[in-house]
Amino acid sequence: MISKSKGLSLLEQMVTIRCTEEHLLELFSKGHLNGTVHTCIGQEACAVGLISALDLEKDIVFSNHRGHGHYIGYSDDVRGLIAEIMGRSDGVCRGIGGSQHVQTKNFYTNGIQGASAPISVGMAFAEKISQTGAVTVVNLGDGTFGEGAVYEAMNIAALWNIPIVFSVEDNRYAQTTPRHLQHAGDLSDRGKAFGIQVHKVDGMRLTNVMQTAKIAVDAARSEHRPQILYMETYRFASHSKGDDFRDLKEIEYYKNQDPIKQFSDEIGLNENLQQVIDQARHRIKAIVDELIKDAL
Ligand SMILES: Cc1ncc(C[n+]2csc(CCOP(=O)(O)OP(=O)(O)O)c2C)c(N)n1
Ligand SMILES: [Mg+2]
Repeated sequence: MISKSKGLSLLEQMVTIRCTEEHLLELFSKGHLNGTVHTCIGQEACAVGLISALDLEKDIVFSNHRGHGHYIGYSDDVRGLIAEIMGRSDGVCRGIGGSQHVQTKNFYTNGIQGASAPISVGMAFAEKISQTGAVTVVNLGDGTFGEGAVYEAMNIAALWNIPIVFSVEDNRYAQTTPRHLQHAGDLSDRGKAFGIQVHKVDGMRLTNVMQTAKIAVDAARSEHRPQILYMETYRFASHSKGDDFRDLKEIEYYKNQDPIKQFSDEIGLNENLQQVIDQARHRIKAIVDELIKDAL
């Protein structure tokens, strides 16, 4: 059972991610950003639920092109992220990395689909032989799950008993290509051939993701075995900046499963939701206003 204060903190994290990304889309449309943006609006429960299962003192997170939610969940550094994507020298990577190449402490990202999988397995192997007890998590999309490097990484991780979680956010599309046009069979089954346990969960429900992510992370840590966390989710916004050919009825169907709304309903925080949203908007608007004023 989640306490009210814990529930509020989790809700704040999801709302902060959403508000930050809504601002990023607006900043992009006004030409204030450097490079591209991919938002995880609709997928916030995956980011917050996964991060909640980690020991942030030592565990490693390797995110991907859709990584703002993972980064904010890991660091709460909204200002550093926005400044980074504006290309400012006070961004988290001095404005050089941009949206897709953000690094702080044990948090990394890489915009090249699948490239992060072998790198993460190597990092997890280094932690294993150094006996730190750290778990490494690598975030992959459903489309990226079709990259050959991912299977080489899963093979070695299973063969060498490496404590890594392959965390898949299956949002049903890779850019504009629906899953069924690029993958044969059931994607969530693919780990089985390597003897990797798959933990499948409804990625629109934060409490479910938290529980399942914890089981997967704990198993990787205690059994020194790779795991797959497979979250079924949906992005509400376009792939990146307007490239969207999805059926409007389908988008509506998933918007009715909004993870923020579902979570506040589930743990009785409906009355607090608007206040949480207003506070997050106020906080992020102040950051954006200050950055834009300074930049202009
Ligand atoms: C090797 C490589 N090929 C192509 C791209 C361009 N690209 C960026 S995101 C993306 C789709 C990824 O789909 P998925 O893995 O499902 O993640 P999602 O965008 O849905 O979160 C593609 C093809 C890339 N970044 N790297
Ligand atoms: Mg996808």
